[in-house]
Amino acid sequence: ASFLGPVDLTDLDGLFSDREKTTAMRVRGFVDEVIRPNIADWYDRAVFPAEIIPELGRLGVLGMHLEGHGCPGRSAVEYGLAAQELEAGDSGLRTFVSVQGSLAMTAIHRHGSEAQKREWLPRMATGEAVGCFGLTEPTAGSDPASMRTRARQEPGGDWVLTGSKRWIGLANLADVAIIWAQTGEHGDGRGIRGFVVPTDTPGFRAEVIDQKLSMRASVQCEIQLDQVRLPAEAVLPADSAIGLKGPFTCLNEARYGIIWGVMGAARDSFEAVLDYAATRTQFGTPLAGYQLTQAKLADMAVAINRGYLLAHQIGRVKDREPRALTPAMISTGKLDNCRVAIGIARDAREMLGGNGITLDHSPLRHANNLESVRTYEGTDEVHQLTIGRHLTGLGAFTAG
Ligand code: TGC
Repeated sequence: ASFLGPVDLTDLDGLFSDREKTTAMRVRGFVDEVIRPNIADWYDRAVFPAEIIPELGRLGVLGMHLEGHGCPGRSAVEYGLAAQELEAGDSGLRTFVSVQGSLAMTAIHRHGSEAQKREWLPRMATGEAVGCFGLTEPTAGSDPASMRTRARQEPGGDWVLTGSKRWIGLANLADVAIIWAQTGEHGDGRGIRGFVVPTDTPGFRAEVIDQKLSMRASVQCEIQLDQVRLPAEAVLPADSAIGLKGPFTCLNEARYGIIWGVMGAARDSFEAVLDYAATRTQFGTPLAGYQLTQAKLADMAVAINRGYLLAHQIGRVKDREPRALTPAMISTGKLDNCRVAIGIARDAREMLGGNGITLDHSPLRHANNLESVRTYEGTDEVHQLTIGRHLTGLGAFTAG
């Protein structure tokens, strides 16, 4: 039997090594034991269970794809498989792991000084320290180059940060924030730099965004930066972090994890409705015995197989030759797998009928979460236009 269960129509199982499958099953065991029994309650009460963070550290999924400084150093495919198991539990859980590992830890690992790496990475890998990643602002979402947060360097070398960030995952729990700010006079993307900001620095404040209808078992915040004074060495020093390519190299990692993650939510939705259809009888026959049900199940399974094949292909390229992994390739996976996953979760809810609208069943929770996943780390339109630019050589992001 396939480790991916009944949805595996194309020997997906055969694409993965024993080590990769063992990693996936270990993460699944954690999700089954710790997440599934509690997720409906957390979602209902809109809480992120911070007590599981050290357990995620012990599971080895924090900064999983990074090597050195206490990080597990696993392959991109293993990381992807872990992401899809976590998101089969809930997108909020995978989001925590992405923000911590793909965004905050990657920023320090790739662009940080040796001292910054030593200070933060080992503790972030165990979950002892939590990180967040502040790029998006109230008026700068798809267009981060238009950010208003400013970093001014004083003659003595200190930096002073002023501005605000919005939709920042786990900022209220974070010990450290990677804040991207404009240092240049021109106010365009070229002057953007990243700063490692301990969240107990005076002037840093994170407020939880309430009343969300999506990602309820996760926390997103608005950050206020009011004259946050930092030493000269708080800046991420690498040349690779000067300009927008600094945050974008981190977003590539998070987008990569999403390509896999959303397939977990789709698979879980499919399994929920496959079980339901076998036992729910209407007009004297189990739903599974009706042609219309089987047509829907078949379409869902075919789409999920395609999504895993796409994730697997991109993951193998990333492991074999990371430089061959182009933004257009990542956009292809993020765009299509998110679209496919949300469609499957919605179809699964529909097949559950009225019973599908409560937290007794996962599909509507997944569909609501996927509204966020489809939007963050680049909307459909951002990814369509990234692919469009790759195909035509013409950037079409602005109307002018
Ligand atoms: P553009 O001129 O295209 O690029 C500027 C510089 O960046 C480089 N670059 C990339 N580098 C690596 N990977 C990529 N994917 C890259 N894309 C661009 C590019 O080569 C250039 O480098 P250089 O050396 O020439 O300076 O910049 P643009 O302003 O035209 O960008 C267009 C666009 C729309 C593609 C880009 O702005 C974009 O991707 N927008 C979407 C932003 C997004 O995904 N935001 C989500 C942020 S997530 C967040 O803040 C919260 S984290 C989640 C949580 O906390 O829960």
